Amino acid sequence: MTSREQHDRMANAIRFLSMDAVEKANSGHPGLPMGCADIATVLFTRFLKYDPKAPHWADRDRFILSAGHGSMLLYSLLHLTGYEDMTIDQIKHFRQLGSKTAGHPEYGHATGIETTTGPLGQGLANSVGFALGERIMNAAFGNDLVDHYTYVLAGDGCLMEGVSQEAIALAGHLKLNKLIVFWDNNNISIDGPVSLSDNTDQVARFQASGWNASHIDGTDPEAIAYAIEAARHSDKPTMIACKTTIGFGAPTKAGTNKAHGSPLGADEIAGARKFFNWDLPPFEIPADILDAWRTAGKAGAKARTDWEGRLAKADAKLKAEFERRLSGKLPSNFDAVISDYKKKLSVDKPKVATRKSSEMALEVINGAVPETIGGSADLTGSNNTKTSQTKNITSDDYGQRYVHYGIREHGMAAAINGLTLHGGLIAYGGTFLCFSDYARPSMRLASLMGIRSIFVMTHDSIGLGEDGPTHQPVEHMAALRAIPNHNVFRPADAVEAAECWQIALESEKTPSTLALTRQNLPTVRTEFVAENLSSQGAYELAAASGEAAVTIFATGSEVEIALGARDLLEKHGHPTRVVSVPCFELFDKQSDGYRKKTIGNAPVKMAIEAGIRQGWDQFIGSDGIFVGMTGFGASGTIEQLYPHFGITAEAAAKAAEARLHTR
Ligand SMILES: Cc1ncc(C[n+]2csc(CCOP(=O)(O)OP(=O)(O)O)c2C)c(N)n1
Repeated sequence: MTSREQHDRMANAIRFLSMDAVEKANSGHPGLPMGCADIATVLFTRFLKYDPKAPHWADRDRFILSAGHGSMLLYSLLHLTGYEDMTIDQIKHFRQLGSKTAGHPEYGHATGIETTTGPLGQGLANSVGFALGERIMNAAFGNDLVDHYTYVLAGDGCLMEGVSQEAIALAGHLKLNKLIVFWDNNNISIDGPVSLSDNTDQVARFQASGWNASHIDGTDPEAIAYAIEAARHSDKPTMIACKTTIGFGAPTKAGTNKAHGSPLGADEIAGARKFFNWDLPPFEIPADILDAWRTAGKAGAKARTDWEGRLAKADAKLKAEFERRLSGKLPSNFDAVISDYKKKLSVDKPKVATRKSSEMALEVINGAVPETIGGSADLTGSNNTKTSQTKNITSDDYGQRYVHYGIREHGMAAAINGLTLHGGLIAYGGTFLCFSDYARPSMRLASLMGIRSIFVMTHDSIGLGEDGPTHQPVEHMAALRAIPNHNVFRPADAVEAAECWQIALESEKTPSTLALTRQNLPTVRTEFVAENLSSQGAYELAAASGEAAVTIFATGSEVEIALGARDLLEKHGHPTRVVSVPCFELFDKQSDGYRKKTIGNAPVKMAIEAGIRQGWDQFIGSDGIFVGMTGFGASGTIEQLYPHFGITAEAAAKAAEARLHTR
C-alpha cells in the first residue's frame, strides 16, 4: 500500500517532468498534468492492467488521454512506468521534430499511445469503440482471453464538443460498463473560466444518458481509488467528475487559464519546486520515486504471463483464430473468395446500384471474414450495410456484428476508429456521402493514424434525385480526396465494387471511403480479369478503335455516360478510349510510366464526374473538358437532373466534337 507521502511524491514526479519539459520546449500545456497527476498516479499504480515490456498485449487495459493537449501527462507516465521507447531524452525533446513526444499524443509514435488525440472530444468518442470492441471480442473469445477496461481522461473541452454527446449516448445505450471516464473538472479552458460559455450539469447529463456519474475530489487518492473500484463493479459506464486545480502548485498561475497553453516561466516553476519541496534539477527524479514507479510498471507482468498461459492452453483453433484476427491478416482464402465472386459477376452482369453491389460484396466478405463489424448512422436500408451474417449488437448480446449507431455520423466514425484501434476487428459504417462532412474530423484522424477504418458513403451525387441539394454531394469527393492517406473509391459497377472492397480490407494502414450510387448501373466489366484492376486507381476500360482522338476519364455512375459518349464519338469517326478512375490516391502511387500510358496523349481529354472539377486537372490538364457540377444540385428526378446539369453522353460527345473541330 502506497503511503500518502509516497503517492504525493510519485504524482509530483509527473508534475515536474511535465512542467520542465514544457519549459524546455518553450511550448505546451503544463496545467493538465499538474492538475491530474493524482488521478493518473492512482490509476497507473493501483488499477490499470498493463505491461510496459509488452505494450501491445491484447488484454491490456486501455488508457486514452482524450484531452490530448495534456500530452506530457501521458509521456511522463510512459517514461516513469518503464516503456522502453519513452526515454528521458524523448521527454527532453518534447515537441521537437523527429521525437516520439509530439505536441499531442500520436498513435504509432510511441508505444502506450492507444489513439491520436488533440482535436477535443475524439479520444472520448474513440473510447466507445474501444469499449465496444472489448465486449465484442469477449463474446467471441471468452473471459480468459479478453477482459479489460477502457479508461479515459477528458477535459471540459472534450465534454463541450458535440461529438461527446453522440459518444456518451451510444455508450450509455450499449451499457458499456467497462468504460470509465475521468472528467478533469477544473473550471478552466483557454479563454478563462468555463462559466464564460457553459454551465451544464455534467453529472446529470451523463446520468441522463444512462451512465453512473458522481463528483469526487480529484486530488484525494482514496476518493479516486474508491470511485474507480465502484466503477469497475458497475453495470453502466461511469463518469467520475474529478474536481482538480489546473496548474496545481504553481504559485500564481494555478487555477487560472495562464496554466493552460504556455510554459509557466522560471519564477512559477521555482515557486512550485518550493511548494512541493522538490529541489532536484529539471528531468531528475529521486531514485526511490523512480524505483517506485518502475515497480508499479512491473506489477502487470504477472497478469500478462498468466494470460499468455491461458492463451497457450486455449483450444488450438480458437487460439489460431484469435491470433490471426489480432495480427490484422485476413483469412487465407480471402483472395480466392473475391476472385470466384468476380467471375460470377462477369457472367451474371447485374444491373444494380453500387450501394447494392457493395451489399452483395459484403454478403460474400462477411461470410468469409468473421471479424467485420458493420453499422450505419440510421440509414441501414439506404446504405445497404447489413448482410445476412450481421445481426444487431445489443447490451444483452455483444456476440453479433451490426451496430445501429443512431443519427450520429461523427460518433460513428470515431467509434469505428476505436473498434479498429482496439484490434481484432474490421469496422465499417455507413451514411450519405453528403454527411461525410459530419464524420470528417474522425475520418481525417483515421488517415493520420494510418488505420483500416472503412466508411460506406451512399447517395453519392445528384443521382439521388428528389432529396435535393441539401443531400446531394458536390464537393465531397474532392474534399475527401484531399485528405492524405485516404483511399476514396467510386466504383463503376459490381465488379469494381468488389475490387474496391477487397482493397479496403487489405489496406491495413489506410482508411477507405466507398462512394456509392443510389441509381442502378450496368456491369461495365463484362470480362473476368483475375487482377484487381481498381488497385491501379485508374485503368483503360474501353480502348479506342484507332489512335485515340479523345480520352474520357470517369468514375462511378458517370462511367456508363462516358461509354455512351464513346459510342457516339466512335460512330462519328473519332476513336475514343474510356478510362475508369475508381481511386485517385492509388493512381498517384503507380509508376510514372503507367500513369503516362493511362492518361495517354489524345488531343482531347475529358473527365466526367457528377461533382466539382477540383482534382481532375491532373488527368485532363487545365485545358481539358470537364463535364460535371459547378455549383449545388437541385431537387428533381434523376431523369431531369442529369440533362439539367448537362451530364449526359450526348452533351459530353458534343463538347468533345466541338473541341476537335476547333483544333
Ligand atoms: C476540436 C478542438 N477545438 C479547439 C482546440 C484548441 N484547444 C485546445 S485545449 C482547449 C481548451 C480545453 O479546455 P479544457 O478541456 O478545460 O482543458 P484545460 O484547460 O482544463 O486543460 C482548446 C480550445 C482543440 N484542441 N480541439
